[in-house]
Amino acid sequence: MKRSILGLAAAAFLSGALVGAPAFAEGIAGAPAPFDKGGVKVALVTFISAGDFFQAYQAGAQKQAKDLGIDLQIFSGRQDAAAQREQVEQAINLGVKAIIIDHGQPEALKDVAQKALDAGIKVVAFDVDLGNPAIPQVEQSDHELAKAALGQAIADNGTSFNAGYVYVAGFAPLDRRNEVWEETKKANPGIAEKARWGAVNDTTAASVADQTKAAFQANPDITVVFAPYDEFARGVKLATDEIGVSDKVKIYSADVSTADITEIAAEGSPWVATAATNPAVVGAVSVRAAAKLIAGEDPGHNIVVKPVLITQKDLRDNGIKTVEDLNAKLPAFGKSDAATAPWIPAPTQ
Ligand code: SR1
Repeated sequence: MKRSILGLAAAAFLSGALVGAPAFAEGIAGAPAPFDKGGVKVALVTFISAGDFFQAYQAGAQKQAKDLGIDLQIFSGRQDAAAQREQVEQAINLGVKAIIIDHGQPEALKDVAQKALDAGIKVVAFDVDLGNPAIPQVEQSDHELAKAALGQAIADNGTSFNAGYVYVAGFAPLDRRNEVWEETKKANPGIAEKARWGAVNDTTAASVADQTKAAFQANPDITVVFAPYDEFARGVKLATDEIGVSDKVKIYSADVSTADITEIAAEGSPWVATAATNPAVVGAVSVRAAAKLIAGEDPGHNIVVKPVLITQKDLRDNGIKTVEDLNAKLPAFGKSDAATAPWIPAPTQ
């Protein structure tokens, strides 16, 4: 069944080409080939597709693609490494000009990514290290992001506290954030990691909420939780609200969405800070990097979108309620200069 649905998606993509796909047929005057003619096919192959971050990332990619006359086919992952690998192979067979690989397990992807390159297809990786000098890496400066969130945790709580830590190994951004967590504990021996938990699945927040309840039952003295993925933070908050300890705990996270802003700014919320990029901007940057490669330009190998620190106090004091409000208040959050070119239109908001 899964195969036949994917087959239908591929057929729809091809038939779009046959009937002319008018939305993508226009070229950009003065742009290098093939963007001067339009209708450039690119695939975005995801590993995780659920959750605010990934939906906003895809929406940003789709907007930038439209502005570039790119026909972007999104393959939705369900944390299934074999399916993602198969989708990369499907994209190769569709004759796309570039493939953007969003998260995933390097060992399942390295050879199919090389197969794409061998077929003359450009490849860009977001948050998955394919260890290939021909594949640019897009990331959010995860070290900086974790340093900002943990710096705020120390500013608020001092250098001695009992911590809970939410982590799942094997995801490049979480592994990079983990390096900073380990360094921070080493530099501050008063920070005691009392418990560690985590899950990444179709219902990450709910799974993390269940784990958090168990962790707090065993360790009622935890006062700070470092949860560097917004689905983790949402799960921790769900649990602390439910077991009635939100007034004794502070949560520090990564990522932001309009729903997260509501949770953070809510009266009595334990979620007090997050360090984040605008995921729609990261999606746009990934598409621009692919476009530059297709046009024969070098987008750079490490393409970094810088995060900003967002505190509960900032949100409340400035009446920020949505990601659009953040874009307006923090220009560094709402756009990025990464992988730009004079012929690439700025993404429409
Ligand atoms: C499971 S990895 C989740 C992270 O990927 C992106 O880098 C987001 O920032 C999110 O925190």
